[in-house]
Amino acid sequence: MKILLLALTLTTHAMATRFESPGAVAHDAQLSDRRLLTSSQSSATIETEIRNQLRYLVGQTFGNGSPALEHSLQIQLRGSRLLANGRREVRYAAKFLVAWEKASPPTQLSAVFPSGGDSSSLSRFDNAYKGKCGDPDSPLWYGLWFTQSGSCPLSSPTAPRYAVRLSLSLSLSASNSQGKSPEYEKIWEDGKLVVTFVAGNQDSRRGTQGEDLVVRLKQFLGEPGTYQKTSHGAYVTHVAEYDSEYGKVRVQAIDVVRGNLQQMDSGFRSLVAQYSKDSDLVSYNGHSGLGANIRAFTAMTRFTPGRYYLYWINACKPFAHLDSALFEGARQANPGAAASKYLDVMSVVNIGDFSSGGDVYQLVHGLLAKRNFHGLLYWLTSGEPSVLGEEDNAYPGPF
Ligand SMILES: [Ca+2]
Ligand SMILES: [Ca+2]
Repeated sequence: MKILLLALTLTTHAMATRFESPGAVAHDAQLSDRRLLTSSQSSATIETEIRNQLRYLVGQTFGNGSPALEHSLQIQLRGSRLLANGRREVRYAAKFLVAWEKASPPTQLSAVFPSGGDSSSLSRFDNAYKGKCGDPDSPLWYGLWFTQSGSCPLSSPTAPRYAVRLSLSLSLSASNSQGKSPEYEKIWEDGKLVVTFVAGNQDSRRGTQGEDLVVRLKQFLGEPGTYQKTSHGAYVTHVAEYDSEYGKVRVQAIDVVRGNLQQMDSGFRSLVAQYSKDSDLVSYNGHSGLGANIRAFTAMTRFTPGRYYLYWINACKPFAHLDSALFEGARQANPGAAASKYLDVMSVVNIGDFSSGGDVYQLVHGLLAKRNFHGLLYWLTSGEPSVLGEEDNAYPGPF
């Protein structure tokens, strides 16, 4: 058989960021010397297929941890050979970050995946096991958390049809860090704290979170000097400025009242772009939409060169869904600097409670008190809130 050697390829969009969480620990998950059957010769397509396959880990870690496949996956393609059936067997190694609750850190994960990552392999697997191994209302990759149940053929120790069982080795990641703070010197260099808050889905919350935030903040900041509420049909904006004893605070909140982020018009996208690029803290609360809502949100954000940003995403497993758009945005705004220099991203490892919006109120409190990340994250939500990118933070030293 013909041997085709592919050039050693490392994914370029993988982000090397560190991690801190009061309730979770980062692990490096490794797959060494694996094989993938594919019809493609494109390294980009092969990487996508490997990611598609590994994404089935999301459902199998449900409630305990999350793999960061969308932003930390690094793949080494080590060669391939053409098979008699015209397909290709690709050899690869993979590494990615898995955040896991501190109480039960694993050293190995045994999980079941479709035998390939192309659309026909995924369809065959889904058609064979949909309804038997997960919530019938969720995609199988997201809802595959019943593999330990006897009624699910995938619970068999040997891999059944169209499936492969892989053992991932997990080791404590060198990327864990602690004791860091947001870059408060940068946040306050303009004399004010600017907060953008997008409340994403009407059906995910009690009340209007943006409006509630403005009202709650009066309790310790006093009456806002200015406050404007504007209805735009599918969304309502609340912009308030407080001149308090703690400093100036500007809140730019958007309550989506119909649909979700992917369905918003260009006016909404422009508003998020404008609000986010002038902010210190940018937050999203709402459904993940199996990642689609998170990606829609991160794609709308914009960065000002030299400005430091703190992001907070509270949803179902946003750590698993977080793509590289924010990190890319920070890098493009600041050529030559690591993404983490001007950006720290906080998100929930497991399932956040985003129904009340009380987390953003707590964040404003914490930022005014200049709490460190442990102190900030501790008060936000259940589901193991975490931060990426804080390892290089200088505060209380100069930026
Ligand atoms: Ca500021
Ligand atoms: Ca940083």
